[in-house]
This record gives sequence, C-alpha cells and structure tokens, in this order.
Amino acid sequence: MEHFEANFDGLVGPSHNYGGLAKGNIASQSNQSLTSNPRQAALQGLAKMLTLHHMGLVQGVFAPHARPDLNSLRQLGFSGTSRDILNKVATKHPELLQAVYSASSMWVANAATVSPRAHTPDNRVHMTVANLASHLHRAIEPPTSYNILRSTFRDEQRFKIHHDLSYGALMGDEGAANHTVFTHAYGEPGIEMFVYGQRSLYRDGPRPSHFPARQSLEASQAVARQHGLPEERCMFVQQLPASIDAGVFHNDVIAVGNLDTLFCHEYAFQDQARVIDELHDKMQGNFTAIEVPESDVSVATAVKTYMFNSQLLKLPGGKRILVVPGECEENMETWNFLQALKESHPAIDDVLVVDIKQSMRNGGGPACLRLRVPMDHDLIMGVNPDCLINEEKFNVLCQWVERHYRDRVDADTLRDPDFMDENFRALDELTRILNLGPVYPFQMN
Ligand code: SUG
Repeated sequence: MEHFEANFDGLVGPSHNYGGLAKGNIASQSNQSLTSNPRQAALQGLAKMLTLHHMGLVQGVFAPHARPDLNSLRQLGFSGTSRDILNKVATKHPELLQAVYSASSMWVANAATVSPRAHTPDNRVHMTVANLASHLHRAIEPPTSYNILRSTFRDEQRFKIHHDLSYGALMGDEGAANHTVFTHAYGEPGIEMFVYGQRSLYRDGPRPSHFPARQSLEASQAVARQHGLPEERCMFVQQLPASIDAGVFHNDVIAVGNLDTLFCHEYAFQDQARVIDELHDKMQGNFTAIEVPESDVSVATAVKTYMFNSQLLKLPGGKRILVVPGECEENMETWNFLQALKESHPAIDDVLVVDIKQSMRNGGGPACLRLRVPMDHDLIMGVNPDCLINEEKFNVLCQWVERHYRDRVDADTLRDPDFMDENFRALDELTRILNLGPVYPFQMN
C-alpha cells in the first residue's frame, strides 16, 4: 500500500486583521493596526495549495472559524441579539472584540497534534485538538477545530479525534507546530519528537524570562499518552529559552523535519548536541541534521524571514524541496544561504518561494498554514473528498473569496454589523462547498 504525507492548509477567513494579539510573536506585535487585505490573504493561501497540488502532492483545505465568535461572548456573559452583543463589545470592550474577530484559525499547524497509524495501538491516525491556552484569541478555537476535524477526517474507523486538554495554560498545547515525526519511509514506525517551552510543574529549570513558553512538557506527555504511543517512539525536547525570548514562540519558527531529515538553527533546542545524538541513535544512524550556525543566519534573521518555517516536502518522483516564504528571497543572508544549501546538500534539491505576505505579517509562514497528516490509500478513503484541492475546487474557492471578501479591514471594520453578517453568510456557504455539515455555533441554534 502506498504511503504519503498530505498537507491540509487553513483557508484564511474573511475577518483576517492585524490585532497585535500574540505576545512573543514579533510580527504580530509590530504590525498591530495595519490595514489588512483578507481577499488577498485568502487568494495567496489558495495559490500555495494549488502549487503543491500541481507538484503531485495531496493537498487539502480546512475551513476557517466563524468570526466574531459570539458563542464565546455569550459564555462571557453578554446577552441579546447578535447586533446587541456586537454593539456592547465594540463600545465597552474593544480589546475583546479584536480577540473574538481574529482569523488565527488559518494557522492549522496549531489546530492539533497528529500521530501516524503506525504508532498507535488501534491502527488509527490519532489527533488531539490543541487547547491554545496561552492567548484568548486562540483559546476560543478548540470547539470549532474539533468539529472541522471530525467533518474532514470523518471516518471514525480510521481517524480518532481527541478533544483538547483541560486545565488551562499549565497544560498549554499548541499542536503540530511543536511536534515532528521522523521515519525512514512514510508508513513505517519512527520517532515522534515533541518540543516544549517549559515544564509547568517544576519551579526550577530553564525557562524564558521575557516571552511566554506556550507549550508545556506535561501537555506533550499527555498527548503522547492519549495517542497510546510506545515510550521508545517518543522524545521530549526543550526549546532553547533564549530563542523563545528572541521571538521563537513555536518550534516550527526555528526547525522543520520530515522523514529522516531535520533542518534547524543551532539555537533551536536546549542541550542540542545531545538531542541530535539521540535522534541519530533512535534512527539507527540513518538521519541527517542540517544545523545552521548563528554566523550564517542569526536567530533574529530566522524570526524575521521565517526561513525555518518552511515546508520540507518529498515530491512523488523523490525530489526534496523546501517551500519558503518570499521574505527569504528578499533577505540576502537567507537567500544566499538557501542557494548554497540546495547546491551543496543532498537532502534539499530545490527551494520554492511562495508569497503569503498577508499571513506573514501576523507571524504565520508556510509551515504554520498547514497540518500534515500521514496517509495511505486506505486512510484517504476516510477523508471528506470535498476538502481536497484540485483545479476545480480551487476555482470554486477563489470565486467564493471574490464574492464575499473585503480588500480592507481595520479596527473600525470590526464594529460594523454588516461586516459581521457578511462573515456568517460567507462561511455558511463555505460549509456547503466543502460539504462539512453544520460546524459553526451559528448553524446549530
Ligand atoms: O499564534 N499569530 C499566530 C501565528 C501562529 C503561527 N503558527 C505557527 N508558528 N505554527 C500566533 O502567534 C496574530 C494575530 C493578531 O495579532 O491579529 C497571531 O495570533
């Protein structure tokens, strides 16, 4: 049976805006209050999906969440009609309005952690929805992420979707952005590397001092237990706290891995030499680590350009490519490095540049926008086929974006009740295009 990796990208929602909401994410903080262009953002994301589909990869799409999240506002004590609630929040709690209007669900690398069926006791792919407890605008995502994952990976005989972990930030879990599967071949058992920012239950030990460590060791361990992973297939590795303080809020900002290759900065992990040795051992020597020294590309440049937030992909013919954001081409340090890398390193054959600037301005690169799912020809039959990208689906989605999305959104737009109605209308239609059934709270009342 043929095994492969599918990438599911988050479609950017119609409320995409720059709220400056994410602490420790330098792009989000420094672009606060810029005027966004949701239409362009969604089309940029769709173009990336089509490009990868054309390269012969299996590419899927995840629907965005419904915003504003009135359900969360109701849970926080607001009542009345949608317009009443919007009006109250807009006049008295503008910061709350910004949070419930965030389109952050586009970064689906934070939707869930995914374990391959080769590692699980019941031979199903297991996914745990991330609780995203570190930030309010993200902590409201799990219920809808759960619904969308269930409607996308809809066969329960093949996919097991777990709810997000309880107990708040002590059990902070940010999903696949802090998780990498290494294996010699898709479908074969390998190693799951869980990367955490801090141990929540120990007072001592290294931790960042300036920015939050979003992922806790205890959460990563709970996910591994929940997926039934054998201990010998798991590694729990700490991020270097100084790098979190320099803006590396998720591991995927400083490292990417696939199959038997890890591409990372020399300041990605605590005790990095030991981590790499262990990976070599666990992979029986067939393992390649490309560690980029600070003297070639600094952590600051990595955070600015998102060079490591790339997709390391194996194409059907065997070629390995690195999909990087346009910001890497604009920066001489990263561009020269990447040119030399593809010439000199056997693990990277080519570099593909994608323009996803709208997402990048909020600190979301190519790897943030995708959730990887280890697949085979049996598993794919359990996936909702309307969530897979082909030329026709791409065209339908682009037309849907053109019909519904604005090309300018700022803080004032969020106060406009017509904008709220537009968002709900667009998403209601999208659930029909993707054949999702009711996944949003406004469709369930
Ligand atoms: O959680 N940005 C997201 C970016 C997530 C990127 N994902 C990965 N690295 N996998 C975050 O920091 C900004 C929203 C705003 O400011 O409007 C934001 O939430």
